[in-house]
Amino acid sequence: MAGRLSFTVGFLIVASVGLLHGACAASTYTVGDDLGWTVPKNSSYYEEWASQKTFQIGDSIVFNSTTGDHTATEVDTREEYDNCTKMGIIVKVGAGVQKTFDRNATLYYLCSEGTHCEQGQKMIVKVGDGIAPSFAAPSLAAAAAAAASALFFSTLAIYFLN
Ligand SMILES: [Cu+2]
Repeated sequence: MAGRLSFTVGFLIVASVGLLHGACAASTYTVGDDLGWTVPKNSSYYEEWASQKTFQIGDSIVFNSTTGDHTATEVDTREEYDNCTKMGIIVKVGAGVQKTFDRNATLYYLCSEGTHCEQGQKMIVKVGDGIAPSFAAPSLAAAAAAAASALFFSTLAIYFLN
């Protein structure tokens, strides 16, 4: 009985550490990799770069420009993005502007300098499923996490009581 108990508890600990590790493994991506954030030769360069990544909550992107003046401007809608509308939160990019994702969303970034956006310095970033949560969603997720946690500890307690 003791052997089986420690095996079960050990398995549960290994399983939960694995889950925690998966949930906390945040990645940081440099936009455009070695090219950085600049006017690309290929106008679809950044859209392709972003579409090949899988971004999750907790991940970060870093806009990094070593030459020229550039901004990391987040616009609100697809229409503004398509039209290179230069309104939004404008951040001048030097050696690293970081954005960390705190919720699922579809985000539109462009450079507001000159015609850089028209030349392809723009990208669409999908975090998670790309759909922003409603106000109810976070509390549901928290409730589910609390329930899972309660189940885990009550399972442990049952094993210890036996
Ligand atoms: Cu630019």
